[in-house]
Amino acid sequence: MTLVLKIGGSILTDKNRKLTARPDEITRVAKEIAIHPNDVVLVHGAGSFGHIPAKKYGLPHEFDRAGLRVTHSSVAKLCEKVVEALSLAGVECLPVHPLSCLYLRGGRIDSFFMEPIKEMLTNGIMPVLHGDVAMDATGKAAIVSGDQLVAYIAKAVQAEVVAVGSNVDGVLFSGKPLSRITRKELSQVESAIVGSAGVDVTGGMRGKLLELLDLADLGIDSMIFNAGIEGNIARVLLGECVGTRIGRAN
Ligand code: IP8
Repeated sequence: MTLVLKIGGSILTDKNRKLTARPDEITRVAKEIAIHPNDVVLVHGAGSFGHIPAKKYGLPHEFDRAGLRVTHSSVAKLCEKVVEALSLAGVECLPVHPLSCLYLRGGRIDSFFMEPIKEMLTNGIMPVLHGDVAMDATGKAAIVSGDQLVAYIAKAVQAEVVAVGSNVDGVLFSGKPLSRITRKELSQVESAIVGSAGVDVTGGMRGKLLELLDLADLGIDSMIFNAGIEGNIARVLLGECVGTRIGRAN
């Protein structure tokens, strides 16, 4: 049974301040993951380490070589902090940088060399991926969000649990989290969906929902939950449904 967990950049960093990590939160998240680390693929958002440099260099709309280098090395630094916190919490893990193992076409993943990830899982190592810049067959380069990675990986490994943690209680409608949403309800709630706070170049809550609805179309349910509330990460890793369930319309 494989679990794909995403922890949003809004939890791990201050999204409004460049290169500002939240070390206490990174440690807390790592400790919660350490309660149930088996068969988990971890993806984390880029937060201020990715969205601020990406915006500064006009990514993904501009092709800027220095911007790609600066943005990648910045998100890789955040990944290093996450890997370090996980290993301190007793989790064996390795960073996997999307820039080096996948190729986009029009901003969407076209090919992804997944074998190392599968080999890590087989051998008790947690792969740790993150939103990143990536080369693109049609647009030279673009950004691959953690949410797109989650959907792609969940499909590739036929994940049993797919949980996307952000800093809100799920998909909020009139201020309250919906317990379940399918593509059928999307048009009714779409205009009321609040985007993520802070600088975000990959679509915030709306982008997240669209990725997960595509996944639901393939028969894989997921959830969007509040990873900022202590205990929630451990709960989702133990199979509990927390927040909003994203499912397939009947
Ligand atoms: O925070 C964005 O990933 P996300 C990646 O998962 C960059 O949307 C480089 C901005």
